[in-house]
Amino acid sequence: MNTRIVIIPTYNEIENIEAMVRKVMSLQPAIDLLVVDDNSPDGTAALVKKLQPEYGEQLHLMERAGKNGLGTAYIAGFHWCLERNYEYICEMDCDFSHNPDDLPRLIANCEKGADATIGSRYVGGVVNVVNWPMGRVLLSYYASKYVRIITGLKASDATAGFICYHRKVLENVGIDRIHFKGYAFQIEMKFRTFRKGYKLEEIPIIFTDRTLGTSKMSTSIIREALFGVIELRLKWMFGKLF
Ligand SMILES: Nc1nc2c(ncn2[C@@H]2O[C@H](COP(=O)(O)OP(=O)(O)O)[C@@H](O)[C@H]2O)c(=O)[nH]1
Ligand SMILES: [Mg+2]
Repeated sequence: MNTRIVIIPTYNEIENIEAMVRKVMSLQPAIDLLVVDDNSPDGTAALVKKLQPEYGEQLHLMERAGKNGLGTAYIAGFHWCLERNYEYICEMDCDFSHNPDDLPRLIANCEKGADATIGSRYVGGVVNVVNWPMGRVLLSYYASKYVRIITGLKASDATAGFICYHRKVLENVGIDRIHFKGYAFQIEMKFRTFRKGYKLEEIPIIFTDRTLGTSKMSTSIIREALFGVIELRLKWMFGKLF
């Protein structure tokens, strides 16, 4: 059985899903894939089902009743992976913003000893983002600064959604206590990993804005992150995080 897997949450990714499945399935050494689809009206799940006979036990699909946020999709996916003894469990978006060819690098860095490895857009203060509107670059870059100042998290890319966790982290940081749905979920996962004393490392990646489909980013996701970070700080200060 493979010990390496990537979880891809999907909501209306019909333009990207087939190319993404074929790309991940082509990676060597092999990495399994779990797609967590929230009943996408565009038929994303049906296309995954059509591809499954071709990839057998390497391609998995979890279908959820309705749109319930990227955060809860990952927590459901983490439990599915932990029940099946996967050791290296990765997160990646479906829109090729993250380059699947970087997946083996994230996993290799964990195999070398990191407990979690972030594919970071801002290692060493360099901005490795292509084609993203300046507004989104500034929002994302300063969001990470804001997180570092408020929480003390040592990560240049606090909202990164491209990351590999060793299973022991997911077993021990209290994933079921996370109630955030968007970027705040990504921040809280790293904050819990860091505060639990795990070795959280970053490697540089290049992030390219999606070319197909539409972003699910919204003002409520930004608001959740803005106030969520303060909530995290208070939970930590009053010993309520774990
Ligand atoms: N299952 C699930 N996936 C989601 C949801 N919202 C976003 N996603 C997926 O999460 C990934 C990142 O979303 P995206 O819209 O690209 O966010 P952006 O890169 O911040 O603009 C993509 O693969 C989306 O399809 C959701 O509510 N449920
Ligand atoms: Mg995206």
